Amino acid sequence: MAVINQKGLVIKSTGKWYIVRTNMGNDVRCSLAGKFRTQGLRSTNPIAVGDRIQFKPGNDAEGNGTIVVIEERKNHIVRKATRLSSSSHVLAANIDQAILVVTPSQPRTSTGFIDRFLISANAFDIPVVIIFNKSDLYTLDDNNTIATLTTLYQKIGHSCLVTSALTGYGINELRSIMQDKVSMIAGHSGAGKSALINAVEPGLRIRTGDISDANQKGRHTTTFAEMHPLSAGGFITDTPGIKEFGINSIEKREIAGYFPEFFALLHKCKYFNCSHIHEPGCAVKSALETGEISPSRYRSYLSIMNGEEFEEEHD
Ligand SMILES: Nc1nc2c(ncn2[C@@H]2O[C@H](COP(=O)(O)OP(=O)(O)OP(=O)(O)O)[C@@H](O)[C@H]2O)c(=O)[nH]1
Ligand SMILES: [Mg+2]
Ligand SMILES: [Zn+2]
Repeated sequence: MAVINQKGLVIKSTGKWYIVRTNMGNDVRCSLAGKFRTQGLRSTNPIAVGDRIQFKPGNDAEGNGTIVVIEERKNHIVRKATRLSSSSHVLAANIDQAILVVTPSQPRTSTGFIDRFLISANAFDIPVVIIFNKSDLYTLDDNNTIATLTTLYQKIGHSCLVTSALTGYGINELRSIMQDKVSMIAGHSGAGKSALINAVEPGLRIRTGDISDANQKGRHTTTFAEMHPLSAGGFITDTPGIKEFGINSIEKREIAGYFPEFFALLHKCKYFNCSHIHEPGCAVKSALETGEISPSRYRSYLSIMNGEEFEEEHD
């Protein structure tokens, strides 16, 4: 008798094994059918958390299954596999929104990092909510920086929220942002991604790590992406901390299109294909001079256009 494929959702992936939640609500450990390995193309992982798949239930003692079909993705988000590699690693698939966790210190998150993340999400049509976490540690300077960034990013369409996983500040709002949606949470190691998920959903008890005294960075406590169901409805995917975002799959001439405030001015530039770098009569550069466009956004743009590798200057 032929074995019938079962459908499921990949909720955890270790690279070798996938934990698949079936439509019946039970979890099955699956490996990948051999033919998938060659289809990786430029991605180091053919299947990611959030993928809808079909598997053949196994008949070995453990009942491990084999993934045989991956269903078409609505979207996905990638990071660069390694610093010098041109291949990418899919962080999560089929997501409704990304939640970017930013901290002004311990560890520091720069606007360069934020902007690279936004472009990559924008390119895949994924809305991004920006969370400024660790508010209990903010100095007056930090408060000013966060206020400026909130104005800047709200203006270009991102909801912004200040939270503290430690004191619970902003957590009710974060819970309603996540309700009934499939969200993935991203940010540097130590920014408090797992701690925030625990604050929203205390029953989960995800492991969190401390910040190193020496360089104020996290210690990569979360090592694999994992999707957790929320009791209010929806899922949140916790991901390992990332240092940098590869946006190498995006063509240079497309980059400005992913800066919405630049794109909105393009029709006022003298040249229809203005790169906003050296052309006369550039509306973006004029807006930069009047302060309508933020210097930090323009700096991020130039850095990306120059093909600069990005890494946070932590230490
Ligand atoms: N003071 C303070 N500490 C926090 C807050 N949120 C998280 N932390 C602490 O920051 C440290 C790192 O938190 P994690 O949740 O492990 O960070 P993460 O972003 O999941 O890090 P990785 O899993 O390594 O990517 C832990 O010691 C947390 O207790 C906060 O709002 N305020
Ligand atoms: Mg974590
Ligand atoms: Zn221009």
